[in-house]
Amino acid sequence: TAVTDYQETLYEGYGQRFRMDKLLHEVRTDHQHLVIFENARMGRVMALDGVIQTTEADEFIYHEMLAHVPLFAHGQAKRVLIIGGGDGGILREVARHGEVEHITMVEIDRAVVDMCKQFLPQHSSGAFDDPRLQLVIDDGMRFVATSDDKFDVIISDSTDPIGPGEVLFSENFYQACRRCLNDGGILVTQNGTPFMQLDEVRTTAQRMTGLFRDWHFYQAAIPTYIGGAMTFAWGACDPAQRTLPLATLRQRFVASGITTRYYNSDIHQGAFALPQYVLQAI
Ligand code: AG3
Repeated sequence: TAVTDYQETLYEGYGQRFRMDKLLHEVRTDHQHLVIFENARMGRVMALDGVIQTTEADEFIYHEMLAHVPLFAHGQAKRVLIIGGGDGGILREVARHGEVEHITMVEIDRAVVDMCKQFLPQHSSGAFDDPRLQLVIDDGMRFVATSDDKFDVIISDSTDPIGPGEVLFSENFYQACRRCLNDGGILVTQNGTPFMQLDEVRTTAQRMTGLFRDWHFYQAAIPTYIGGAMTFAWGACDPAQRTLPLATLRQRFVASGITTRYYNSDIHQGAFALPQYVLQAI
């Protein structure tokens, strides 16, 4: 059979293309179009509604940065909420933290969890069986709007603000998350690549002002989220959590015994440095 290409449709006039060495699964779920395929260079690749979500080759950068930065900044998170993240990559990294006692993960699309367990098993690496996990199949917006539970860290691992992910960028969502945070709690969210999606940074900044005493963004470059570094939004009550001394971050990282491939304390601190064009937009 002929080898075909997978062409991402995220941006008009600019994009990335993968050789689809093997199509592993393609389905229209109740919520979105899901495809998982094999690419010799990037490993297994998962896309939703035409947008690359994760690849085996570079997922560690995204998942380590979205999980370890808030968890080490907090230092003693016991209860963690993951919104989205159906592939299990964030869950895997959160589960590495011994101080975490309870993880709630709210994913809207059961098919994403099922298919990623089957075709991207390294993403979760068994973390779906962690006894600390409560997996909820529901709309993340609905969950935070109605939940009485409180969390120390909330991680929004969403798709882009098109389709099912759109509501996870709304002011109502950020506000509901803040209501679900304990004192000293931190919210982090996937916030797009500002070179290509500057409006996302702009609108998130506007929505976070007034909701969080301290808000900012941090960034990391993930090759298959094309167009430069990706930003992660940061909302917290305590401004000191964002400017912790390097020695404190190092001490927490070493004490955790966690081994990483991207994250370290210098990267953590440096990630909050933003280019001028991003600072001017927020
Ligand atoms: N979540 C982030 C996908 C972002 C893609 N968007 C983009 N390139 N602008 C992926 C889920 C990983 N667990």
